[in-house]
Amino acid sequence: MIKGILLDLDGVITETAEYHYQAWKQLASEIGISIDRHFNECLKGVGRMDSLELILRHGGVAERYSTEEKAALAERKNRQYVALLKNLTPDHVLPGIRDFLRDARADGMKLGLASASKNARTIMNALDLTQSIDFIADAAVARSKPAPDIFLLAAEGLGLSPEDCIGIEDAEAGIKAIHAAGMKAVGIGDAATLHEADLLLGDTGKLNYNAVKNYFC
Ligand code: B16
Ligand code: MG
Repeated sequence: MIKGILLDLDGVITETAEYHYQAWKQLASEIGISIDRHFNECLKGVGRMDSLELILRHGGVAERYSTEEKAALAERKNRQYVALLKNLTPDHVLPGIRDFLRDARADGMKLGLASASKNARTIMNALDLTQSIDFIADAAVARSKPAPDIFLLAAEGLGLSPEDCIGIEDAEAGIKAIHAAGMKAVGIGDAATLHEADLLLGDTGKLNYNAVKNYFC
C-alpha cells in the first residue's frame, strides 16, 4: 500500500533542462569549453557543483580552477539560469502532471518534491504548483543523486517511511537514488537510460494516477 509519491522536478513536472543547458553552454563557452545537447544528457538530475565538474573534465581543465573559482563559476551559471527562469509560466507544467497531482491528492495520497535543484521553490511558484504538493525537500542539505538523501528527506517531511513511498524520475541517477532509498521507481523517458525503473513510461502524458497506484498496490 503506498501512502506517498515523491516527484522529481526537472524532466517530470517541467522541462527546465533546456534552461540549464543554455546557461551551462554559455558559461562553458566563456571558459573555452564546447558542450552539446548529447553531453547535456549526462547533466540531468546531477547537482550544480557535480555538473560543473563534469563540464570541466569534459574540457580537460578539471585541475585548472581552485575551489573558490569553481564556486564563482557555478554562481555565474546560476545567475544566468535564474534569469532564464523568468520565462517560466503555469503553461510550462508537463502534460498529465496537473491531473496526476489532483487525482493523487483526492485519493488521500501525500505528495513530496525530491529535486536536486536549489531553485525548486522558485520554479514551483512560477508554475503555480506550490499548493498542489505537501512538502518540498531542501536540496541544500542533501548529497547529490544517486545518493538517496533527497528522497529520504522528502519521505520524512511527509511523515512517512521510505517503504510507504514511490518516486518518479526522468534521470538514471534519480532512479538509483530512489532505489537506494528503498522505494520503487517510476521512470519517465526511454529504456536505454531508465531500464532499472520498476515501471517505465515514455512521457508524462502516460502518467495516470489510478494505473500507477494499481501497479504498486
Ligand atoms: P540548481 P531535478 C536537477 O533537477 C537538474 O536536472 C540538473 O540539471 C541541475 O543541475 C540540478 O537540478 C541542480 O539545479 O542548479 O537549480 O540547484 O531533475 O533533480 O529536479
Ligand atoms: Mg530530473
